Amino acid sequence: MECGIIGLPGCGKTALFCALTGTVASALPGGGVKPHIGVAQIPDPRLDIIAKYISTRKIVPATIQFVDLPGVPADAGAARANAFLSHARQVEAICHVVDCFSEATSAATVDKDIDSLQVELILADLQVAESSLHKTERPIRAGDKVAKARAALLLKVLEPLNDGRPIPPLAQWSTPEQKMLKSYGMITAKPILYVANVAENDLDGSSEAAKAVVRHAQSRGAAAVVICAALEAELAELDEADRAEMLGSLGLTESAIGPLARAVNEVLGLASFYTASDKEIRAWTIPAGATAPEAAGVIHSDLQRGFIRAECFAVDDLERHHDEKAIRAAGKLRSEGKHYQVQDGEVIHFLFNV
Ligand SMILES: Nc1nc2c(ncn2[C@@H]2O[C@H](COP(=O)(O)OP(=O)(O)OP(=O)(O)O)[C@@H](O)[C@H]2O)c(=O)[nH]1
Ligand SMILES: [Mg+2]
Repeated sequence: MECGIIGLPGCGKTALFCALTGTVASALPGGGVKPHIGVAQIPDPRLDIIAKYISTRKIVPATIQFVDLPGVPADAGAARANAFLSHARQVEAICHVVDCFSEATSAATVDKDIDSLQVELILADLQVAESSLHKTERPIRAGDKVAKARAALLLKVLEPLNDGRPIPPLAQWSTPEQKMLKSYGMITAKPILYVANVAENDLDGSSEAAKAVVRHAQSRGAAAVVICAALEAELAELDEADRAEMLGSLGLTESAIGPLARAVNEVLGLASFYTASDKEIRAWTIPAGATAPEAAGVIHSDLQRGFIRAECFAVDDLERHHDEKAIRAAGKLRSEGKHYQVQDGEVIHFLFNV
């Protein structure tokens, strides 16, 4: 799973990337055209709850890969714009960062900033759709059914694009359509999360600019989070004790990275389950609705191949009953078979035989 960070030049993409991945900004080559790629650990309060009741040697959080895509200045050449677009086509989800921290930002500048980037992406999708449609003509004349299905989809996609609107989100298309949209790398169909990058004195996002970002997201049926990327990047460089102290002095209990990472997971349609033993407690990421054998396969293909059953309980039940024996006694330890759909927030022990 890869999430691309996009936004106008100087909106704070690299600051956000550093905050997410714990990279020190000065270690990155700045202003370049090459994307930065890094892995963010998803802070997860459920891991702490599990560790409270099951003693272990190691805690392993789930991760998301982020790509910091360099902004394209208005006067940049076509080569740079194309390089940006080809990267944006490859990611699975998009974080669109909007500058709400500069002195001059207002609801009006936010609308203009979001629109200007969105127009670029719509034009890019429009171009792909038109040229791809053109390429289906000859095979359709030869009776190619796949080409016909592709053309039908492309015509549907061209409707909003020609109107200057993004493609409806992937979730609204049929499974074969989703596959085709992904294969074309349609950017505006990708799940999107808006990030209002606010100033240090607007951490709760009460400025007009931040509110405008949230409004825009809602109008597209998308999610938005408020974050001060520069502050989070500073926090990410501190050790745990110093971080807690700095958060405290700001009147905060948690870094905004946790909520942001969890929002990305949700936008991607992902859920988490956990494995817990005295060796390690670990968070795993699965598509929401995955079956027990599919979840087992995320850990190891052998577990999926030789799946017998899954013993599961909810993290909430662990918090209520404190140990597995009490959970079992309360009838909350379930034994599930191969058709079981794993629920978000379960601790699972897989029984298998290969
Ligand atoms: N005050 C404040 N400054 C910020 C914040 N986020 C970024 N900045 C500053 O804005 C400038 C640009 O930030 P970057 O993270 O480099 O922006 P970028 O989007 O990566 O820029 P390009 O890669 O050139 O497109 C830097 O000087 C940051 O310190 C923020 O939340 N608050
Ligand atoms: Mg940058």
